[in-house]
Amino acid sequence: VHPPTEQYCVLEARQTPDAEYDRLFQALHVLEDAHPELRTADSPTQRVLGKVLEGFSPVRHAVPMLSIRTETDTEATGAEAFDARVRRELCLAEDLPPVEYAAELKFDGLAINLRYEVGVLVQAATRGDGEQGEDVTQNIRTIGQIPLKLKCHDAPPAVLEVRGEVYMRRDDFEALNARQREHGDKTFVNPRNAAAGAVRQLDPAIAAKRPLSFFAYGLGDVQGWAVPPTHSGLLDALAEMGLPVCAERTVARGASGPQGLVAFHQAIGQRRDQLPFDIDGVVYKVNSRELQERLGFVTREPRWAVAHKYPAQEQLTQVEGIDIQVGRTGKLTPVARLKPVFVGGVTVTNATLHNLFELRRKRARVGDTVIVRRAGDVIPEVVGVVGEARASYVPNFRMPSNCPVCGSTVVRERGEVDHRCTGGLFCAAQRKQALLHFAQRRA
Ligand code: 5U1
Repeated sequence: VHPPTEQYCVLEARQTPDAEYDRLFQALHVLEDAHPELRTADSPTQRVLGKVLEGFSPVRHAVPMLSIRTETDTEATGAEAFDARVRRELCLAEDLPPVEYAAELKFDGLAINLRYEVGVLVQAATRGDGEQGEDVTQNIRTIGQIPLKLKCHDAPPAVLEVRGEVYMRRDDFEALNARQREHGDKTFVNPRNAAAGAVRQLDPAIAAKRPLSFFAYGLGDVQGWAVPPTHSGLLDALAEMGLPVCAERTVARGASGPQGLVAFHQAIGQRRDQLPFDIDGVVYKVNSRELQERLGFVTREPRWAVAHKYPAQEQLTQVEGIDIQVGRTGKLTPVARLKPVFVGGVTVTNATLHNLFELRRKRARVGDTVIVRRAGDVIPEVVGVVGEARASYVPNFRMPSNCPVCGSTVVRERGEVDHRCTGGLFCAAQRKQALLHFAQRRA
């Protein structure tokens, strides 16, 4: 009667309807209450345990959690520079065959170390400074995708530390923020902050309500397990054990050498905004573990891996003013005039605040430091204010009662969020936008 937890939580296609999952979960609870001897440590009912903590205990990592060297170059140079470095370090002559690489996504979340002893999850820790992190086991146990017990054909490894990223899917993030708003609670500026806040939540019952996900991408301490000889093989093996591994990965092999990495960077870059979660780049790794060992590390970064980042989609800047734009239908949009900032590959000087309600919700005022987001071709937007309270009083923004362009009355219909200019084609702004609309290719 165990609910189909793995299918429900690990596979991207959630094939079990919520109501059916809840019914099975309830049935399991009833059964375990009647027969406590059947309650196992890895039962889905045992995910939210423990009490509110006063703080997190420190955890010394058995194997340091390294960081990764970052390249922000163009498509070709990032991969080619990495390949050239690897070949130089390995003293490979030009006529020797190309090195095989694994390429995967760089998730925008929080690095976590999961420690399994004899196949059972015993500890989860944050990266911290790489040597010492914090014990967040209680909260990590609430992530349905993370197996409490590994699936192993043979005897489970004595110790298996799995490293990966805890993140929040975009749809889960939107739903969480909608719920927070409904309850009048604070909303989160982006999925990464929401995920980080949930992992460091002292009350595991609250953490359990935050929809977190996880992808495995590496190992820490290992005892009593024959590690597969390639990184891609390792990820396959972790997936077989029931750990979530992202399917968006490839192995660049054969004569094309680093060209395969360039193609991966390009292809993922084009689909970045359609992925169900945020990424900030892709990661290239030498696929052979033997070569990885020969390459070793420099200053806490392995020589066998590199993160090739995309232009950041979020940046900090300052609000220099709030202007009103009048659109084709007369809609008045408050637009933040910003100190110019390079974000999403372009210099942004304006960002939409959508409407008065969004502006109030985000509490953006002139002089504030804000996070600006520009993803793909989407209009740049202010996602939230950061930092301390304002040094001096700044009045709340008010919508004008007359159109700033034509002076006509501004109205807001009952139940609408938008303010509108009533000038119609008398309004020069509406006339201009109407003409542009009329003359566009698709019109
Ligand atoms: N996908 C992936 N992300 N990521 C982050 N792999 C990966 N590996 C990392 C990091 C910091 O570090 C190892 C190369 C040590």
